[in-house]
Amino acid sequence: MKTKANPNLFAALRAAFPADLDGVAVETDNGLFYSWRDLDRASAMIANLLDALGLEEGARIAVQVEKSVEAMMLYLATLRAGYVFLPLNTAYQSAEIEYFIGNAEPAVVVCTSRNASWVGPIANAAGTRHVFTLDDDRTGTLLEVAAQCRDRHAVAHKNADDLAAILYTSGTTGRSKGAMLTHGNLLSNAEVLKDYWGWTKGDVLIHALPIFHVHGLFVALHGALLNGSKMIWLSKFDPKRVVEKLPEATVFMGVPTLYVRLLAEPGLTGEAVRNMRLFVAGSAPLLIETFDEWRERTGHTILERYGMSETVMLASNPYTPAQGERRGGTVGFALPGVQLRVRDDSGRDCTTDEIGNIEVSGPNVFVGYWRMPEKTKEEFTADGFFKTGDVGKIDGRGYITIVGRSKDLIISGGYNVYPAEIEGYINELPGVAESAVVGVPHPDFGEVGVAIVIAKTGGALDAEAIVADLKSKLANFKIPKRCFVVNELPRNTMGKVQKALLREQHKGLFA
Ligand code: MCA
Ligand code: AMP
Repeated sequence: MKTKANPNLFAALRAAFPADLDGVAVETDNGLFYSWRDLDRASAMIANLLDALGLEEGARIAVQVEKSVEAMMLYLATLRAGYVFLPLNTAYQSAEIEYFIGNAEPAVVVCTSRNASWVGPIANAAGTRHVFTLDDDRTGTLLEVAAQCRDRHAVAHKNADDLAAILYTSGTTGRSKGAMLTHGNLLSNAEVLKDYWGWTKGDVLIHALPIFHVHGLFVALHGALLNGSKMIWLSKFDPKRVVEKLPEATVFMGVPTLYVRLLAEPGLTGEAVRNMRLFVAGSAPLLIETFDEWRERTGHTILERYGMSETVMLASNPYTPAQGERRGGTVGFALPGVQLRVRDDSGRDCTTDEIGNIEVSGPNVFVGYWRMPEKTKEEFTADGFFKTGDVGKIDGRGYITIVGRSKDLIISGGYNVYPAEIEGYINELPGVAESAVVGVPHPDFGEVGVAIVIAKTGGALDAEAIVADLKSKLANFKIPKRCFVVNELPRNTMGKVQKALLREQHKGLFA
């Protein structure tokens, strides 16, 4: 009798490793080469370390470390051993980390040795039993202990609906929610993309994105691994380095800011991209100017796609001309297996080109928010579609265009910034009566936050002091790029702050 394959995502990634395990799997920007055998052995050793801790089923492994191949191996090891990976942006500061750790109650926390002095106590206070360090120079207690572990490990059996990862996404109101993604969510999406984007033998990916969000951790990494493809691994995005490496690569993925910065490089020429097969953009709207300029400079048409932490990838422009042209300003078609519809506020299906709320269902859609059943229920329709909070339309040929968001969200350089969170911090400052944070266009980050603040009657406020205070509490990308103290905020007849008007007033700030 044929035994059923293990639905553990790692089992599928491992099965895709090339037969020659001594070939190069990863080349780093500091001149290191990792073979497929290295990935296999090191992920086995870290998986054995996790197993030896005697963790409970479904234990969360929270990780806030700099990008490194070892950090990627820790992710693979977590899957391999069957635990739940919880990646955290390296920019998060103590209040943010305290919330995530308190909410997720991870059994293991891995942080940098630089941050251990404050992350460790937060973890201990939340009941975390194991704190390890991991640095980007292949040091730290995690690797010291793993070095003592066996380099063979039988992949844990997991069902497709078992959790593989929790990704925190900020909320428009209240605190961040942990989107629970299963092995089935991640593997089905990776398999669809492998086929849809024509991953092929010999592909080489330039991996230049952070590995604590969907784009770098899932879309890029799973894409390369499931194809047994070599990665050119950049610990940080550096446009010069990317241009230098383009002739050795075939696939690149980036948020729009990465494309804007690459276009500023004189070395980006048709000659530099001669071996490239595919440029993918997403996480934020790609300006049509960037799309056009890229085509002119390189002869390549960027393929724009659309995703979310809760759903992984939802829609993509076509890869082959037979499927259609890649249209700038659109995110293409719903991916195979994804049902995507646009409905008005009353729940009626919109007609062709009519603007409404984007709702989705499919094997890629998450199973809910961690320990928030009520929130989860609110975000799904009665017939099981997830409400994305994005507003868009579908044309007669099926091309989807995102025209805006019903959620009050700023996407800055591919990172999400929720005005409600920033306003909450500003409003707590002494002397502040009220504030509004809005997103305005920015040539580099696409969009950035601007704060408009009102002082309590009779008081005075210093805009610079407000920004300095926020910097001491929040991740740097969330800090408003400008802050204004004004006498009043524009309101509608219901007394609600008119953010559209504020955006309009400040739209030229960074022109
Ligand atoms: C850095 N800064 C930013 C941002 N990044 N400000 C606003 N928005 C940003 N995204 C500011 C810092 O606060 C700092 O300001 C200064 O820039 C320099 O910081 P540094 O870290 O050196 O910046 P950088 O290395 O130039 O980073 C820019 C970046 C980075 C490379 C574009 O933001 C980035 O990697 N973005 C990609 C994010 C991503 O992977 N998103 C995918 C999410 P100061 O000096 O004043 O402190 S996944 C997703 O959305 C979905 C599911 C999807 O569809 O993919
Ligand atoms: P997050 O949940 O943090 O991963 O962010 C997901 C959000 O990013 C989506 O709901 C969209 O608003 C936005 N997004 C992702 N890809 C695109 C894209 N290609 N164009 C416009 N917005 C996008």
